[in-house]
Amino acid sequence: MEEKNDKKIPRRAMLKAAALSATTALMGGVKVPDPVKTGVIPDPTKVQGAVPGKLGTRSPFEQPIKKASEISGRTPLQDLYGIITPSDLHFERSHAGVPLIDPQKYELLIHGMVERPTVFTLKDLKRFPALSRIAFIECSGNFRTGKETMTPQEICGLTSQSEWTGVMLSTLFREVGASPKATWFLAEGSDAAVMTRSIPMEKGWKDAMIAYAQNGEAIRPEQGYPARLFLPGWEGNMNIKWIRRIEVSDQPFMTREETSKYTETIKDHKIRQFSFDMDARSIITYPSYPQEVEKGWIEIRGIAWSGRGKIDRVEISTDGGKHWNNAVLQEPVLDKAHTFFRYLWRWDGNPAEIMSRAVDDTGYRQPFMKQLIDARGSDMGGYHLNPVTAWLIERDGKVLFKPEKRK
Ligand SMILES: Nc1nc2c(c(=O)[nH]1)N[C@H]1C(S)=C(S)[C@@H](COP(=O)(O)O)O[C@H]1N2
Ligand SMILES: [Mo]
Repeated sequence: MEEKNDKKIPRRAMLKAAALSATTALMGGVKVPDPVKTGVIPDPTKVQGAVPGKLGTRSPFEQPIKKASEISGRTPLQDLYGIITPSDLHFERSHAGVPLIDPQKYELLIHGMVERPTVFTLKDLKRFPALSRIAFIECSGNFRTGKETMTPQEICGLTSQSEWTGVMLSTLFREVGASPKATWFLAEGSDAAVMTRSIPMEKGWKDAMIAYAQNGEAIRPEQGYPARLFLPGWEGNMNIKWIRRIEVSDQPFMTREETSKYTETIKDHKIRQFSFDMDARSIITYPSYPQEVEKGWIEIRGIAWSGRGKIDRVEISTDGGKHWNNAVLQEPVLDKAHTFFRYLWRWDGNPAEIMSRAVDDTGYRQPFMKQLIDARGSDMGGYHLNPVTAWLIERDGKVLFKPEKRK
């Protein structure tokens, strides 16, 4: 700026720039002229920077958003790097909105086939050993197709990954003296949907968690504040948010969410019930729609995950599925977790079709849509669909989704 020797100037310069436009952005918690809207970007070595604020902020040049509808918000997978979903971009699916819960009044009741029915406050829960685990949550309805102009967010943005911290459910089961004869437990939420699901005790003893923290802070309201059930690798809807009650039993409760909902039509007009695990899946997030690429070296990037274990490998094809090569997996490859992959490819400028296929450590390989239809019939429902996703690269470098046909 002009008056660079005057110590008071930087502030004046900022005010002057601010006067140019009413549009502002937040930086370091301070309002500054929005450089994106005003086009005014002062030489950063000539003006005092923003002072520290109470909360950090994104660069105004980066504005990833959840794609929200009345019932859900989707993670912008194409805007992310690595494997952790920033908490404010975690996908969200709530059947009756996000309730406001007073942590002081929060209670979790565990009763039924237990020796000591107990009510735990949030403080009680936090006194038990605290464990942390990085893993994904994915909605079983995480599949959309239809048009070429769809982003990874629109196709499968109902999966996100956090570091979850809480108490193991096995610890609480021991505390209340859960009966060894018990085989199922009911988990109930305290939202207006009072969402309930039956879960095998085996999962409860194995790796279920009552999570009260997410990515280093208290769990977000959208994710179940102050506490949710977390079932690594299992379909999203069983991960009951705002959990208030667990009833231990020797049979499933046959709730609405496991009878009329969250069941899948399969072949011969049969219905599949209690499909817990999320099968292995992957998606290339770069290049993807609406990005554009140039001829030459391109690092194909994406994420792969499996609810049954670790990702063993991700196979990449750049010729529409004729040949496959293994991508490089970014360490650490975690159990039941989004895994970042990359694959170096030289694009010759001709139209191409690129796709990824995940294989997990149980040997399961991500299917093509055709294989899903062959196995389940064309009347299959909309849950647990994890087909290989292909992107078409046009001669001009534009990238389009290749929509899978459901029939
Ligand atoms: N109490 C309660 N728990 C709930 C839900 C709900 O509506 N109410 N939605 C479920 C569904 S369908 C999914 S996919 C996951 C979504 O978790 P998230 O919103 O933290 O991403 O929460 C599940 N737990
Ligand atoms: Mo869901």
